[in-house]
Amino acid sequence: MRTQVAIVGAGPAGLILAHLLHASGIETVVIERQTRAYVEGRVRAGVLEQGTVDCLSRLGLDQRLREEGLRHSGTHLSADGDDFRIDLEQASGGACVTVYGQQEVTRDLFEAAEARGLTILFEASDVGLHDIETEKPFVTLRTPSGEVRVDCDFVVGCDGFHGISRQAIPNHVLRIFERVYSFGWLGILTERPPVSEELVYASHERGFALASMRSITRSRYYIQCDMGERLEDWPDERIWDELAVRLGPNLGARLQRGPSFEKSIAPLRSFVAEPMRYGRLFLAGDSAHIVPPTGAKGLNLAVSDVTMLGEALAEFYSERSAAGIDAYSARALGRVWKAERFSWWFTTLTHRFPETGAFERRMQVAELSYLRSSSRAQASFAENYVGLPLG
Ligand code: RFL
Ligand code: PHB
Repeated sequence: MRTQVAIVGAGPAGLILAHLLHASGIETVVIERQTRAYVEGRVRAGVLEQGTVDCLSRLGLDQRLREEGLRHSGTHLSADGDDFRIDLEQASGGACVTVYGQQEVTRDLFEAAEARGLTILFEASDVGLHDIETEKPFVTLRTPSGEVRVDCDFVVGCDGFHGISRQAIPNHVLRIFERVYSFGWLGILTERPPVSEELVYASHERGFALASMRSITRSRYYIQCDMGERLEDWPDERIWDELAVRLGPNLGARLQRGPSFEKSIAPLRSFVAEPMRYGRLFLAGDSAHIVPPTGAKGLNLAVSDVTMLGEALAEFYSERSAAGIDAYSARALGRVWKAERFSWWFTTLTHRFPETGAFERRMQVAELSYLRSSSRAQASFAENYVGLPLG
């Protein structure tokens, strides 16, 4: 088959790019390794920046988001059980965030893709990228109904951190910047109302905890754990007890405990691959960069990448100008590095690092105290948390 842009991966980056290009009259074929049910079932991010909401709204993909998304004008930080609120809306000059799960975003994207007749090839294996240095690249793959070759003008690698696209860039071209943390996040979902109306990021000497939510009846909690730990080490009661300690006496007493129906451990990593383009191949989203989830930036960065790439490809087809696609990598990386910095800083501020001692803990507590008392520090936090401009 032939298309204009072949997109590898039907996560948020790939699906939103397909919708963006469709809106500009550009044909795409999306190639996904998993089934639709598998992709829709993955529990991941929960917080959307205003820019992400605006992007979905411009694409006409925000009907359920407007009805069910929870608009949060503030967030809470807690230091050893003592919590304070940052008024994001006031400190950022008017912006808010929206709590709406990645699972819901993905469902909306798939439903609209079907209604708009976008082509998605599921259960693709042996995906191979060919001739990406030329103007006639193509992708080969195997689906349950046979082998397929997709000829195209461009290939976009939206296939996440473990995908194949990044590996198609020669080693002498690709530079990797990476920091792997020695701890992870143990996350649970439970059908109980959240402990607080807004999110609480808790820094405790026993480790980090986060109280989040998916709706007013469904909570999402995380606690920092060692990567060597197994899920069997964490029966629900142990998680609730640990959350109660780390969130502090006030919130701890209000925790509504219930059975968890999703429990998983995610590693934490900061990672950037440069450049985000090689020949006719572009990278977008997790295939090019990973942030620790502390700033809730992963999904939002995927959206800003594809917004920039969508503009560049639309310019290429409508004006026959390569200026946008030539500038894409540098433009996207400018924003990526700022989100990397914020996520790394917020992680460093709130987590217990086994290799550090009492002095570093006092530094964290002092910085949290500064954040609590300084409107300027809060403005900087809020500006980053609600999402920096595209640039
Ligand atoms: P995705 O969502 O990983 O989608 C990539 C898609 O590519 C497919 N794929 C392939 N398809 C064809 N051929 C291949 N060879 C392929 N290899 C892979 C995959 O099946 C998948 O469908 O990347 P994308 O679109 O860039 O979106 C990025 C976001 O999903 C990601 O940044 C966030 O979910 C990160 N993240 C979190 N972000 C937050 O902001 N808050 C969170 O709480 C949060 N939790 C998480 C997360 C990521 C996790 N991962 C990647 C394991 C928890 C986890 C467990
Ligand atoms: C979530 O609800 O999954 C969530 C919220 C905020 C974060 C990370 C994850 O920073």
